[in-house]
Amino acid sequence: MAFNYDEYLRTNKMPTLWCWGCGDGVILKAFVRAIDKLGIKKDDLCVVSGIGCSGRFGSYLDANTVHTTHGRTIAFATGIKLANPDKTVVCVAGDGDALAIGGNHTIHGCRRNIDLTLILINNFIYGLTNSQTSPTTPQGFWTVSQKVGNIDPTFNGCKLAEAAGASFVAREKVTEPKKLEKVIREAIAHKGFSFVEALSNCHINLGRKNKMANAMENLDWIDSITMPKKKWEALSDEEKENYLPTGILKQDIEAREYCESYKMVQDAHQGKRGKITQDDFKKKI
Ligand SMILES: Cc1ncc(C[n+]2csc(CCOP(=O)(O)OP(=O)(O)O)c2C)c(N)n1
Repeated sequence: MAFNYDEYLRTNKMPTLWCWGCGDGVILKAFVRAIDKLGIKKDDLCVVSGIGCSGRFGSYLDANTVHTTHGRTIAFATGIKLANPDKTVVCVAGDGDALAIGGNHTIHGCRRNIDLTLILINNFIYGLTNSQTSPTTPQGFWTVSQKVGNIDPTFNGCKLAEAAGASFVAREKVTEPKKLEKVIREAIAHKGFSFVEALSNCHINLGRKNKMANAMENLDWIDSITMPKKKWEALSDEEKENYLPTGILKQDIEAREYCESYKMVQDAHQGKRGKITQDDFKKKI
């Protein structure tokens, strides 16, 4: 029997505002299947989205959703998670949202290793506002803010997340919807900050202006710049620079999760324990 997506969607908000063929819909469906497989009840799920096309994600989901300000998903989600540590809290943000205006929050969410999942929808451009350069726009690409070609070096979100301390880091693409569903599922199941970069097409505001006339050509380009992690690892260092590896890139199940540390603060305030000392961080809770 076909999967019933409607159970998880606000069908009265359909059709979506996303352009025809936008990868955001593929990611939304993969996310819904992941939630269903994990058996997470809608009441136990909170999705915090930012501003941009990706920000609409929460609008279409029938769960607890917060459509917050540009770049601030992690700040809002951190508060929600600390107050509701038993709930599943997921952030959805664009590459501009999570790596430009909200880059600082992304770094510190990773550093704290708080049990949130960030789905970073990387379409390599500011989609909603019509084609400004984002931190992931490839050099040499046309953007409306760099019409003679982007000169800015490109950010690698997964490397950033790994270096900043996220305990789960993965990358997948909309041309592999089943693999995308799987990494989202594993990211949500992981206890700690999980960072999933979902590569997506924006054939309207990126592709068309960069010799990718339609969604398929934009998707082919994404396939041409990606490679499964195992295959990528066999490349020379020089060749590696030409591709983005996909799959789970890091998973540390030993890393201390922030809500668990925060419990020490609550206990100290309630007189259930003494003050927190350096020794508290030398052993696992
Ligand atoms: C504080 C603030 N600055 C700028 C904007 C304008 N703005 C809205 S969406 C957006 C870019 C969105 O790009 P991205 O985060 O990559 O998401 P996409 O639309 O591609 O999904 C910008 C700059 C805003 N809404 N708020």
